[in-house]
Amino acid sequence: MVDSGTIRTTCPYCGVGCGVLATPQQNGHVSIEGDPGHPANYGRLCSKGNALGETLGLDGRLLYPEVDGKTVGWDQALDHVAHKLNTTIQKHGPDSVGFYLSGQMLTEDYYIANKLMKGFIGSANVDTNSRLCMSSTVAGHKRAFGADTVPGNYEDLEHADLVVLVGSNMTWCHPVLFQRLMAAKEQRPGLNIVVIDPRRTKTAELANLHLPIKPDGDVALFNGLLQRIVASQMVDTNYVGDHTTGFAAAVNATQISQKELIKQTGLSAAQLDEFYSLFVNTEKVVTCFSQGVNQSTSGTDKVNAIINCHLATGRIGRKGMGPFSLTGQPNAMGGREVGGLANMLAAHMDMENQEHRTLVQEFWGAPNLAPKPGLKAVELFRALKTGKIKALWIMGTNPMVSLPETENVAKALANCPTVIVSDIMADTATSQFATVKLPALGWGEKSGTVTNSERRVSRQRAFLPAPGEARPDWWHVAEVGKKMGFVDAFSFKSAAEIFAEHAALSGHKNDGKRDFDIGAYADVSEAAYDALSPFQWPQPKNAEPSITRFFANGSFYTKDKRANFVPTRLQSQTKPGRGKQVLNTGRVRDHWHTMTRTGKSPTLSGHIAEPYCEIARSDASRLGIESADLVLLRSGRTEIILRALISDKIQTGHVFAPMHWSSNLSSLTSVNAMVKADLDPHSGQPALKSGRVTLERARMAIFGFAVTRHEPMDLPTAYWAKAITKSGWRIEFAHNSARALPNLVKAIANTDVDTADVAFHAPKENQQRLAWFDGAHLRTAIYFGAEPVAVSRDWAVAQLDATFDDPTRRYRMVAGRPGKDMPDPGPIVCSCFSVGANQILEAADNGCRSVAEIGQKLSAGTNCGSCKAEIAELIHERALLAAE
Ligand SMILES: Nc1nc2c(c(=O)[nH]1)N[C@H]1C(S)=C(S)[C@@H](COP(=O)(O)OP(=O)(O)OC[C@H]3O[C@@H](n4cnc5c(=O)[nH]c(N)nc54)[C@H](O)[C@@H]3O)O[C@H]1N2
Ligand SMILES: Nc1nc2c(c(=O)[nH]1)N[C@H]1C(S)=C(S)[C@@H](COP(=O)(O)OP(=O)(O)OC[C@H]3O[C@@H](n4cnc5c(=O)[nH]c(N)nc54)[C@H](O)[C@@H]3O)O[C@H]1N2
Ligand code: SF4
Ligand SMILES: [Mo]
Repeated sequence: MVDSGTIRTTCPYCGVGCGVLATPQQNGHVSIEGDPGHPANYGRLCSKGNALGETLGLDGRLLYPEVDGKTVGWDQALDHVAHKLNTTIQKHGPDSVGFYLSGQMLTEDYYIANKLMKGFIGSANVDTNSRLCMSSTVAGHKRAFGADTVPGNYEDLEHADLVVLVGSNMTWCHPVLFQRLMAAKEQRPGLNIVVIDPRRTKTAELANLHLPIKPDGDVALFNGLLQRIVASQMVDTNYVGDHTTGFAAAVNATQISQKELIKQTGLSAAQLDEFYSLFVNTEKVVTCFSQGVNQSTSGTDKVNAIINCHLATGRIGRKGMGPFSLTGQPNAMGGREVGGLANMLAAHMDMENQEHRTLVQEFWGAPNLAPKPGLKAVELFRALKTGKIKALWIMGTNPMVSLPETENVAKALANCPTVIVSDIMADTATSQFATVKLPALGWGEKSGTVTNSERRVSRQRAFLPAPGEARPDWWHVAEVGKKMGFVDAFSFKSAAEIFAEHAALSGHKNDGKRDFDIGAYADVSEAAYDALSPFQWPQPKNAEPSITRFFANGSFYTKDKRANFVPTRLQSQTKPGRGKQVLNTGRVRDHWHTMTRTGKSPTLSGHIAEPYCEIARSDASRLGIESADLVLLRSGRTEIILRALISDKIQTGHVFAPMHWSSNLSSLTSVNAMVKADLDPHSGQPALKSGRVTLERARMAIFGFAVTRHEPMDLPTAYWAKAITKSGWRIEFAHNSARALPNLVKAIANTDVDTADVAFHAPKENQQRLAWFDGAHLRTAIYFGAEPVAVSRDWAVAQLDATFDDPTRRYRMVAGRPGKDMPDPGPIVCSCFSVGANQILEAADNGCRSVAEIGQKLSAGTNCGSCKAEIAELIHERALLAAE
């Protein structure tokens, strides 16, 4: 039982799909806890889940519909959209319009958008950001299994004796599942974890074996493994004989010499042997994979190379065994279920299968079923640029930041006469191009279902009132559908009605022929939908829920019911080119994608407060780049500036930069300006992890840091990045001329340099430190100089909450560091308890030798546990120092 007033819902971030208990408080805050009854997380949450309450404020929200920059009523906005779509279709045909959707939409939103486009408008130009995320997995699953089926469960990771993580930084990206894995490992230390990743990530730190593979060496690695399985006579001949086809051909096609293997993977013979022996000699193996696999020109082949090894050993669909795709977004799986991608129909049915087409057409009463697959994300934007697509509806995604070749995305959007954006935020990098903005309900306000990585469907429930005129995404689509003339097909009154139709379609004429079947919910009532407990599919009508895994006994969804071995050939890996570095991109622990939500949370913004570029020590010294310098990354004519983070965890010749930052919180930092849209030939997924850049130290005349109570807008400097803090903002900046200073001070402090209450000036070093106070409280402090300024950032941020009743204390502000009475916590490591690195190091100096001991002393790492790897690293570094 949960308290009355507490609502059971599901976290809106990653594909782990944790259950959340949300309790709105009298003071308007919402308290958030993990749901102990949810089978994905059993009460755990990670740092992002824990901080959900901080992201619910209405600041920056889009609350009213807008057409051509003017606020209008819903009727007018919907009429406008329906009219634009209809006239565009009349003039230029159905393929002149497109929808670009998101794995963060609820299943009901997704179902109805797909229905409108594919069934009624008559085009399949409906694609989604899942194209950037999971489409190689979808293509790989379909090639091998005949359907996009995830065979296993989370539990399998706990039952396995070997978990292989390929291209997955699970500690940061699927934290709660990683915690389940680590808890299992604590109980059974024999459980081995292998991480395959070019970088030594936090996940790699906690693994038994890390293979720092060459970018895109994965196909070679798993082809080599298949050879080894054969050579060691570990092929499950019964399984292969009874349930698969193409084994011999695949084995033949995947031949690779040891020399080539070493060259392609960049790994030593000993490293290869260690991994291969582990895999071959351990029966219970789960191989998890994520974006290091999918986001590549060989993404689909990587998926199949992995699946081949599991099929060959018959290690699939049994407890503790199987290939396991870690889905990224909260409802990427739901999107796949409704057929959200341009080459899928609905309910896991195929565009090109006549039987499926007839079935869907009849079920929908569709006048105009799309005759052929539509354009995939990158192609869709190319068609926008060439003018083939004349109206685009973007919902729940921010392509100006997340698609590659940002410059072309901008040109494409600017070239499109009608750009409709449904979003929760008023100003995103994408919505600046919108001709129509439609306000959507956000997490906590909207209601529907999501499916997580293990096929578990859970409810997101509303616990907040709808703000302003915001309406659910499904309602936006249904109303437009009706106004376009499709009244009967889109007259839904609730999310429950849509879910019931979706469930009915999945069960319609299914009889076990298709994997996705939730026919049991075809007649779900409003009350039953409200009370729906998390369930795993399949759940056919009139059948006991029994199957929780697929394929242990074959029964694949191919014509002959056998799985296909797919010959995966090596692609020639292109060298970066003279003077160029490989640009690897990905995620940080506490931010979510383009930061429109996590950027609102002071707690989450404290972990990594600035965009950065990780550079190998060798490259940094070759290029004369020092720690805290700014670096210029260049690709063609485009440049971005990022903070240098010099590290031993990245290979020479590579750099890594997070994907999160964009124009809302920083200057020229969007990494996708550097990434070319090279696509996987099977899935159309872009290779987002292999940009090519040149690198040099950015020469700046001034560097600075500031804390201030009010959000500064329009900073007049070449480089800036701002992050919200508990009581204000922190800003990093730099510029190529000191002449910008007066304007900069005005932009940050809202006043002139000479009005500062305390000031320190060292003309020789070109250093100035200024502070302004309102009574006993700090209003603004600005530090700048000719070099990156050595100010204790987290201490300065904390001073916005300090009381300066003694005037002498005010001078500490310009000193830029704390006195002995005000210890400096250092950069935040544990977001839940705000514990900084300096506190952890001090505790390590005072005898704490393990993560558990630090936890006992400081509580750090004892709540969500997302920071355990970082704590372990700090203790480790301290121990090494002590030993020197
Ligand atoms: N904190 C946080 N968590 C998230 C998200 C978020 O924004 N923030 N987003 C969610 C979403 S939508 C997704 S898709 C997932 C992504 O989850 P992950 O895929 O785990 O995360 P990434 O950081 O994108 O990439 C994973 C790793 O792939 C490695 N890699 C790069 N190239 C190669 C290669 O050629 N081979 C191999 N083997 N590895 C390579 C990178 O070094 C990186 O460490 O995270 C989800 N969870
Ligand atoms: N270089 C590089 N690029 C990448 C990646 C990478 O690893 N490297 N990863 C790729 C991957 S895997 C992914 S999944 C994408 C993610 O990229 P995006 O999908 O572009 O990122 P988000 O910030 O999640 O965008 C969600 C948008 O929807 C809005 N929103 C939030 N809730 C709602 C709602 O309920 N309704 C509506 N209508 N809108 C809402 C948010 O304000 C935001 O504008 O990025 C991809 N791009
Ligand atoms: S692991 Fe974290 S981000 Fe992912 S669903 Fe759970 S709480 Fe949310
Ligand atoms: Mo994703």
